[in-house]
Amino acid sequence: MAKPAVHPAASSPDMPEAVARWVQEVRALTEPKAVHVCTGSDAEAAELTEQLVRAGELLPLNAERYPRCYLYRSNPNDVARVEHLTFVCTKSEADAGPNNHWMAPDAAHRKMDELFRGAMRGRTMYVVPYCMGPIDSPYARCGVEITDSPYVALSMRLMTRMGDAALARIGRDGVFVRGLHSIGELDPERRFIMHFPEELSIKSFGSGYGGNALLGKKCHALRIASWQARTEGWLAEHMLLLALESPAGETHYVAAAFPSACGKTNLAMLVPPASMPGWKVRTLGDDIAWLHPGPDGRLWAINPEAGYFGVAPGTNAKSNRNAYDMVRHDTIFTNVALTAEGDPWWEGLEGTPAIDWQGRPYDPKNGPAAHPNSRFTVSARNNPCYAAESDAAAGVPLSAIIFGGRRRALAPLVFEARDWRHGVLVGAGVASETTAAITGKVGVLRRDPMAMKPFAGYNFGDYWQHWLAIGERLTRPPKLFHVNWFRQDAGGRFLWPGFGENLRVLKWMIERVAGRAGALDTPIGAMPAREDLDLDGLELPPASLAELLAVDAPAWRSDLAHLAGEFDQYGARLPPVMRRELDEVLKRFG
Ligand code: GTP
Ligand code: SPV
Ligand code: MN
Repeated sequence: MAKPAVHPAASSPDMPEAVARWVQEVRALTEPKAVHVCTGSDAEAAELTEQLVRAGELLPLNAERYPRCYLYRSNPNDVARVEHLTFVCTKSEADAGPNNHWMAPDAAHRKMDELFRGAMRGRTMYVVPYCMGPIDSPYARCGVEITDSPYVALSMRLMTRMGDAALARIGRDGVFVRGLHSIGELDPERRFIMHFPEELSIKSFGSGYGGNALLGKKCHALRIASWQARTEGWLAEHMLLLALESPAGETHYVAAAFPSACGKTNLAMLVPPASMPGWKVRTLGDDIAWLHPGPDGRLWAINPEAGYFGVAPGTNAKSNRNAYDMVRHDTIFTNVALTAEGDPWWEGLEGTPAIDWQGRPYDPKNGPAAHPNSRFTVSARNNPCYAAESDAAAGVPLSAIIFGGRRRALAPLVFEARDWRHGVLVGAGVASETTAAITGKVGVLRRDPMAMKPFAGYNFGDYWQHWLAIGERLTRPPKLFHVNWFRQDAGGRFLWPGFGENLRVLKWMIERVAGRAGALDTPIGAMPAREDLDLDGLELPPASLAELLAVDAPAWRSDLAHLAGEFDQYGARLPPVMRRELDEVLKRFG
């Protein structure tokens, strides 16, 4: 093997010994032509961008209207997460649980090392140190991703605190998550995302798509971190994090877990309707939250990320003005369409597409112009409603946690769990119609407990037990709620206008927290009566509201029976409390 050229930093005395050793091991295995240790500097980002533009991998967009914005087209066979190729490789299969695909660690390492052997020949290997969470936060955790994709390195710079500061922190911590990634040949037959929680390591091969390739995100901050969190006494969750300020100046922090492409980014960036003056929403995070019981008995949250990898379709000046403005500069778009002027375009925007997401002249016969899972990658600093608290080392104390899913039927607009334990059952009962964020069929209803079905790095039975144990440690727990913005009428139209109008539901929640709002007691939990919701300025047919707030007893009984069946798979790992809470709801139905 020819000795590769090494970027000066690779031999810098600042590189922690453990990182240097691992880099050498990976280099010997993958045989890159060069090694580049990322510093995170502006000059480095400019260099990577220029290189990608020269190679035709990034396409500069209309520079006047979209300054420093680029289009990236991933391989058409590689446009979403691949759950069927994602594995949790614990020593014991039962620890991964029926909720994960499992492979024995030895077999998985052998398989992956075979794929990685010589995989970076002729390519540069990027060493990407990153920190998940504020760099000085005791709750933050670091990792190093080694990748042969400059697009991944550039995206990691937008999505995490990447570069020198992270490397310095790794030196202090002495611990880091090892994530090895190669785009390989983008052959779906040679594509695997493997997690080794007991070793704090990840091996991902054959995909360049976000959740499969940006290893700080789902692989580290959810699958590995959820495992770490269980051993250390905290929670790693698929949740947005927002600050809600009332006209009286009272601020509440709220986290919400919705499955992929079910409204987290939009709720986190909510623009209040004109009829609710004085209300403000600021964003702390749009996808992941790490939750820690604090010394004051409250639950404290940080967002481990520093950017958004958000769904493009549906984003427009009306649905989400903040997001629309946010992606007007310094943004990488993935798999969107183009207008004749070189603007990015997707369904839900005005104007007409000229070129589709695959680079072909747009023809409606080929389906949507933008891929339904097309995305934008952007620094959180671009967000017009960025919350300064995002950088607070201790995080923010939660008043409420919301669970929700995309369900055309059954689940009402909102209900409140009676207490933490009941709330854990409500979270475990989340179900949602599948979306384009995962490879496979769209619109199929499935259970997605706590919106973590694809992301919990261990057995859901143990996970629910851990949620219950966290609750025991909270003397001032957040209130737990469930919402559904996606109820449909017989004609398939949404019953609730959603987006900014969701503030009406948030308002009821924080007034519940403050003990000011009324509610009706129902078997599934507390629900607002019509007059408990602020509906001023909203034109909603009374019949729609009645349907949104109805509890259909027979349908709920059958849903709970289905949930009980799901619980059966967890056998002795299912906490008995879960079964008792479920029986309690059934009893209330009489
Ligand atoms: P991930 O990034 O995949 O985790 O998704 P997310 O949960 O952040 O979803 P996002 O906010 O990006 O929304 C996904 C899709 O749902 C977009 O097309 C939105 O326009 C649409 N959406 C979001 N909020 C609402 C809502 O309140 N009502 C309706 N009808 N659609 C919504
Ligand atoms: C999701 O699918 O939940 C996402 C996008 O947030 S990805 O990072 O690709 O997983
Ligand atoms: Mn997500």
